[in-house]
This record gives sequence, C-alpha cells and structure tokens, in this order.
Amino acid sequence: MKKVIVTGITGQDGSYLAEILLKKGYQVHGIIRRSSSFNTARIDHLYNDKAILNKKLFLHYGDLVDTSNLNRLLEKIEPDEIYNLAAQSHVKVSFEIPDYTAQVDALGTLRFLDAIREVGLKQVKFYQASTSELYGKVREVPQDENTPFYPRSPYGVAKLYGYWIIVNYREAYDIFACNGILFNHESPRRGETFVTRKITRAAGRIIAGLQQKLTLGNLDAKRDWGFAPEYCEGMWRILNHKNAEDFVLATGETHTVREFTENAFTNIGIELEWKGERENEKGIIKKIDLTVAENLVESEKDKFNYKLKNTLKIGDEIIGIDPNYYRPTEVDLLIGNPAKAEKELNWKTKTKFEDLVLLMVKADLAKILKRGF
Ligand code: NAP
Ligand code: F7E
Repeated sequence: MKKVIVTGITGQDGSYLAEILLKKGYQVHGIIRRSSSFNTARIDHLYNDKAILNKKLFLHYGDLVDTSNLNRLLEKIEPDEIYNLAAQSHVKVSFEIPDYTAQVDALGTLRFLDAIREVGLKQVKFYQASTSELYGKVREVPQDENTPFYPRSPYGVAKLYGYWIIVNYREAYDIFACNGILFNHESPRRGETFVTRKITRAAGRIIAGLQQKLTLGNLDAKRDWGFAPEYCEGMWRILNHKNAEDFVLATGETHTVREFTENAFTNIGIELEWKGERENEKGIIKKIDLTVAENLVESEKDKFNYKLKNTLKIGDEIIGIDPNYYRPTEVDLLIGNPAKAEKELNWKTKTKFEDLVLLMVKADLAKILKRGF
C-alpha cells in the first residue's frame, strides 16, 4: 500500500484529496495542527469510519513552522507522495499577518523540502499548492505556465517563494517536486470568509430570514472559479505524471464577483437590481419568488427542522459595500489556460460556473434549514 502525507488535510482541498487518495487505495497520513476547539469537521466523516481509522487514515500533530516534527514524521512514515496544502490561505488576511503568512506559506515549503533532503527520501514525490495569485497584476491574458508572475499580496509573494524553491530543489537535488498552479476552486466545504461561500451562505440565510444584509468589497474583480474536487484529482495526476513538471489547473472562464452574487440570488428566487456607485452601491430586490428556494431543496425537506420565513419584499436593500473588504492591492482579472493539463494529464473541468453556484447555494440552504443557522 502506497503511503502519502497530506498537510492541510482539515482544509477544503485536503478533505477532498484525502477522500480521493483513500479511494485509490493509499494509506493517508494527515498533518493537523493543535487547536483550542475541534478543527476536523471536514474530515470527521472519514475519521469516524472505523475501517478507515484502523487501516488507512492516520492523523498526526504538526505545524509547518516547526521543523523538528517534520523530520520525525518523514522518518516514521517514509511516504511515497507528499501533498503540501497547508497554508495561511486568505489573501486579505495576509495583509494583516504578513510575517506569519511568509513563515507558513514560504518557509514552511522550504522546511519540508529540506527535511526530505535531510532524511534522504530519494524517491518521494512532492506536490506544492501554488496559486493563480502568483500572476497578480497580470502580464498576459489568459495565464499559463509561461506567464510571468507579479504577485499583489503578502500571500502571493510568500507563495512565489514556495514556487521557486520547488523549482530550485527539483533542479539542485533531483527531487520529484511539482507546482500545481491552481486557479480559484470552490465547494460547499469552502471556508465561509472566501467570497463565494460568503455569498452562497448569505443567500441561504437571507431567504431563511436569519440575516438581513450581505456586505461585500470589490464586486468587479474577476476570477476563474472551478469545483474543488476536480482540482484535487488534478493534484494527483500532476504527481503521477511521468516527469516532475508544473501545471496550471483552471476552467478557462472568468466571472465577476457581481455575476457570482446575481447568480446565487437568482437560484433562491431573488432578482437583484444595482443602484449607486463604488462604496455607495447597493443590491436591491427587483423581483422575488419564494417557490424557487422551496423547489431548490424540495427533495431534502424531510430532513429539515426549520422552514423558510420570508418577510422580504421588492425594494429591500440586501447587499451593501464595506470598503474594509477592499484590498490594498487587488488582483483584478484572473483567467487560466489549462491546455497543458488537458493535453498531458487528460484533466479537464466538468462543472460549469452556473452549476457550481447552484450546488453551493443548494448545499448552504439545506444546511441552514437543517441546523437553523
Ligand atoms: P484552507 O481551506 O484554508 O485550508 C488550509 C489548511 O492549512 C487547513 O487545514 C489549515 O489548518 C492548514 N494550516 C494553516 N496553517 C498551518 C500551519 N502553520 N501548519 C499546518 N497546517 C496549517 O485552504 P484550501 O482552499 O483547502 O487550499 C489548500 C491549499 O491550496 C493552500 O495552500 C492554498 O493556499 C492553496 N490554493 C488554494 C486555492 C483555492 O482556490 N482554494 C487556489 C490555489 C491555491 P486549520 O484547519 O487548522 O486551519
Ligand atoms: O476573493 C473579492 C476580493 O477571498 C475573491 C484563496 O483560495 O483563491 C483565493 O483567493 C475576490 C477578490 O479569494 C469580498 O477582493 C469582494 O477579488 O474569495 P476570495 P482570492 O483572494 O481570489 C486563490 C487562488 C488562492 O490561492 C487563495 O488561497 O472577491 N471580494 N468582496 C471579496 N473577498 C472576500 N474574501 N470577502 C468579501 O467580502
């Protein structure tokens, strides 16, 4: 049985990747960090499964800022593959904690690579979670593996170090190390402070009468949004390609935050109208039809403990802007060209933008009507 280490296993991608690797027959060793409250919600369904717990899934405490435990874990596990997904992954937060972000996202990658060298694991394959944020102030449209980088945040700059140290260790020490340059990928497991999940969760809470208003930042930023599980399958394909190379994973489509918002609210029966400009812009209800939200989750209604309580009406202001969500330097436009991955890995996204928004809205609304929050 092949053994694999996944850092960041408690995150969105780590949880999907763990599922994929378990299905492929790997023994999965996840690294989790100590937390004052439970942080394993995304993998509890795997960890609580006794068969998996006993034979295939192991969790170890560790932190990318602690070198000593990385060496120990590598010696103990002797993995065939390592997926380095752990990171301070929030771009806006990286402006508040740039030093910590660099410690984890830049030096954390170096620590891991150097531990591999130190322990002498010659055969191990290493995946690095690189990002479209490297392109930042984009030098060309669309972006591919040869597009020059211009990061626009402490997060992007830290990940730039991570990218180049992978390339350097590959060339200097012949380590099978690869960068997956992944464009934004989302899911019902996306953290609630990233814009997509913030919007889909708010749409559900607003139509359920639990929240009056959604406050956002820059509505005009454009992102290439795909569905996370498909990207995690792509990570495995990158490491199982015959050569250690870097790959872009993306959909090749781009949409604004505004379009995502409009789409999400349409899925719960609200048509929005925008009024005002910049920080004075507001999203107002133009049309509303409660049966749309009811029909969306009709098939799951037996599991619900709460009902939709609609007190909304045409003219209600349900979206506002708070400049606190603006970033000191923004990434305005991302659109990836996944041609290399399509050709060499036979990897292609299946979930279209509209389907992604729909599945996220539906999952959030169902969760809210089950739990009441
Ligand atoms: P996420 O949900 O924020 O998960 C991050 C994971 O890293 C969590 O498990 C977190 O643990 C862990 N972590 C944070 N700091 C750590 C530390 N010091 N030591 C050990 N673990 C630490 O992120 P994601 O969306 O799954 O993304 C996975 C990776 O891909 C990240 O490296 C991200 O930067 C990169 N990426 C993401 C996207 C995207 O669109 N999702 C695109 C390109 C690249 P806790 O659960 O305890 O917080
Ligand atoms: O922002 C705008 C914001 O935080 C997307 C991470 O996974 O993908 C992610 O980084 C856009 C930005 O993701 C709000 O200004 C407007 O333009 O969802 P986000 P991100 O910054 O693209 C990349 C590929 C990664 O690697 C990262 O790890 O949405 N925006 N209003 C907002 N963003 C947030 N978070 N909250 C708002 O209220």
